[in-house]
Amino acid sequence: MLKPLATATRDLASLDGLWLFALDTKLGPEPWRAPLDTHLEAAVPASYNDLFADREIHDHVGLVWYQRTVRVPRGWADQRIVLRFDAATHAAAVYVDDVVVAEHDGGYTPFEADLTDVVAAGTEFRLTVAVDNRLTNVTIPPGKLAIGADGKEHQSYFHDFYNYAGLARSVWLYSTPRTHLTDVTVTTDVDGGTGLVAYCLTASEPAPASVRLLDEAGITVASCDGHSGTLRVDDAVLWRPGAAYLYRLEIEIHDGWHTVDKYELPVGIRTVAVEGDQFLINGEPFYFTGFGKHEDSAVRGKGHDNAYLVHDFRLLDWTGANSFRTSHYPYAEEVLEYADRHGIVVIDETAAVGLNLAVEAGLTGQPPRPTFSPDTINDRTQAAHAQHLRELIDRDKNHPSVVMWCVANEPSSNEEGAREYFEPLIDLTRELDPTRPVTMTTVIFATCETDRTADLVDVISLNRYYGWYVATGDLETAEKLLEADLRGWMTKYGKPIMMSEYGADTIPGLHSVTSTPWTEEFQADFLAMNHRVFDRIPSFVGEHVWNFADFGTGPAIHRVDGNKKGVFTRDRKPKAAAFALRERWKELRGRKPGTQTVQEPVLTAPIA
Ligand code: GCB
Repeated sequence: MLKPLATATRDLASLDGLWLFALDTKLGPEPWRAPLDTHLEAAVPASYNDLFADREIHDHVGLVWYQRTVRVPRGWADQRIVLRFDAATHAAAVYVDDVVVAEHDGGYTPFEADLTDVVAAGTEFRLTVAVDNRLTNVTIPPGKLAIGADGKEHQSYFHDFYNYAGLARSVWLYSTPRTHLTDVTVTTDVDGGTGLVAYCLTASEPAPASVRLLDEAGITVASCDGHSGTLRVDDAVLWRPGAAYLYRLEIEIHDGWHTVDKYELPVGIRTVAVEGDQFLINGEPFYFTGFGKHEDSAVRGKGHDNAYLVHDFRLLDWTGANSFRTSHYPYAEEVLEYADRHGIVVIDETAAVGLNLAVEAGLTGQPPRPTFSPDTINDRTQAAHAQHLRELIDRDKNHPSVVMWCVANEPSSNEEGAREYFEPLIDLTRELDPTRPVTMTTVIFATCETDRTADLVDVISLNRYYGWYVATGDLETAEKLLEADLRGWMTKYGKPIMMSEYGADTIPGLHSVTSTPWTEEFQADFLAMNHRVFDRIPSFVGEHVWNFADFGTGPAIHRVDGNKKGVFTRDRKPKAAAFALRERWKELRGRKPGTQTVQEPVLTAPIA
């Protein structure tokens, strides 16, 4: 799906700002038919949960309503008019005046409504959105609803981060010409010194098309006519981790002699491959250093915020990180665009977190339920998961920063039914994008002996907490257990292995000379123990600490004011471990490929 852009033929209007807001329980039937009866206003983009200092809103389960008026710009009379939501978490229905114009399931990918026949240029309309935060056994991520003793619906889920909801990303109204580009797919390859940029366009009509590729100085380096083709770039400057270089693909759709639509896309020429037990970018071994992150900050919840975007990337740079994983859902497109421009490598994950009812049993003390069964994770969940994959790849396929798809986080891959559930989804991922490797993070209960899916993926990504959840505080035992675990996977599969999560909860300001769990010293020692082991495993290709920053969680007795495994606090202050990591990743430079200092790129590429 194309990101909306203002170009010579397209206009873009932001609908961000303050919208009327109300809980469903406070409104009468069919609230979209009139101005919302409320005095509340919600910021868009932001999760609504923490905005109002109101427990009822914070804990609300079900629909909430957003509303605003929108004036269609006068000049859009003969244009196609489109309404676009970058995300609505987790499901939405959209009304223009009295008419439903869009419905969407899935909280982290964009959706649109074509309003051309519904609104008129220069007029105003009432835009109302119902957003549903409920998670069930057939949603991604899954959850469980139950009626509590208070007679109300209660939500539980099988992941620890808080179920923030609402309109956490931007909303747009944009115009395109009636005859317009509908999609573009770009894949790149390298042949000696020549960069190959294969493109494929789709348009609303079979109109002629042409493309040209410009370098960062604005010089045309290749051009081509037609809806598909391969551009050859002599002496191509490659997109490299830490040294981004972006060409610009300019696309034109023609009608007779006239150019009717223009669109442009940044293109990074690079290759990604897994060979033997190595992860290769541009044919060179790459070692991931970085974090699992969250889109999370105080007040905004999961609301996208450009100030946090810039600051977080500067902190990645400060620590010497070269990469991160979009745990546990697709992040805002602005994040990937920034990573493209700044040479940060991304593992892009779906929202499939918590397909694991053994974790539910561990969290609640209830007897375990089978994860894969008609009453739990079933065919309908799998169909929703497939749709999440389609929408993720459709949105993010052209980002050079994205080097691998992560199909799920910590599913119960050791349980019966896991292979039947995942094999078709991994096949689908490869079919949708044959150019990028595929992974899935593996929960500690799935050992190299019991896991049923590891042969299906390219990189074995392990989430391991030896010294924290296992052998708590005993780093000597933890070191032995971890090494045995990693060697088992290495011997059995001969594939690249990375640690996609390892971390220890840490209260900033808590200290101990005896390195006790929860102290800053222990977190640094815990990471150092892991690093000693990683350095002894030849097929090890990366380390992503859990987590970049502390983050908000749901109510649970093992979380005090959120998950504290951040190397930075929730407001991005460093704990002692941040300095230790910085030393580690500095020391790795020169020793591990791809860990060179992140270079400050010269930004000549357009910032959309
Ligand atoms: C995990 C999960 C992550 C949790 C983390 C923890 O394995 O993947 O979402 O936050 O453990 O801190 O327990």
